Amino acid sequence: MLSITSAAGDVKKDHIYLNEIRVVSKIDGLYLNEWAGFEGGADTDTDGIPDGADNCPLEANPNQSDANNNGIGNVCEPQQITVASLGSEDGYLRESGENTEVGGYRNHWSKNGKSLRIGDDQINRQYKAVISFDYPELPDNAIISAINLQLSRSSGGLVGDTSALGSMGIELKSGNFSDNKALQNSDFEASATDTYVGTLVDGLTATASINSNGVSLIEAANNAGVKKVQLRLSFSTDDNNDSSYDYIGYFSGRASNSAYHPILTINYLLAD
Ligand SMILES: [Ca+2]
Ligand SMILES: [Ca+2]
Ligand SMILES: [Ca+2]
Ligand SMILES: [Ca+2]
Repeated sequence: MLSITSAAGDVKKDHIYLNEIRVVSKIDGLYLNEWAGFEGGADTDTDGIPDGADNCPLEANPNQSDANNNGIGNVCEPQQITVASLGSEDGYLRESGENTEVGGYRNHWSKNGKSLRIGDDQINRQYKAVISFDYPELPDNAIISAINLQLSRSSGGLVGDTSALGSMGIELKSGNFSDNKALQNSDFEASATDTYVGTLVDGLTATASINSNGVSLIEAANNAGVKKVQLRLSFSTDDNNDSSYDYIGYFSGRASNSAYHPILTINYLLAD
């Protein structure tokens, strides 16, 4: 006969964790009655908490912090926030002349699907777009795991042929380009904190994954209380020299339909 009863059990959600079991066995007419402990057991992440009792068995979290008390430890419970861009600060810039490499015109009022232009115009001047985000307050113990950018365009947002212009790179400014949150002509050439934090992949929904440098900068800006990030998008080739418009247009944060606004998605975990 073998009977097992739970002792010092710990009920969490739909699991019962047995820390020890009582083994009663009959051998040669004698009952043996003993406690068989599972002291330790497997501890896959070596944080000192046995897997069966660990609220995050694959991530070391000796404190077992669980901010929302749902039985899942902070370090393995993904959190996400989305932030829409600021329409009053978004817009596009146009170079002052084909080879000047400085801005000569800005548009920060359009609401249509060409409010953010990336490419060139009919006299070979480059277009760049700037998107502005007020960074949300994250908990002090937030650890950002990924940040993604999403832009929307309409089918009419494709003008000419941008295939000879290379890829759409993203520059990041911690704070504001030209130290002014409003769009300035000089934002075209103003220095960036990092000149490459990702590449925008075009589509009706265009997306970019911000690289680890960009994530680190945004995290640092958050920790330092600089609650602002601006992104500048441009093709790697300034123009294709054919004296005709070739650009991709996206909606800015001024679009009447908020579903089209540029969005930053921030994925993070809370520290143990
Ligand atoms: Ca463990
Ligand atoms: Ca753990
Ligand atoms: Ca939790
Ligand atoms: Ca062109």
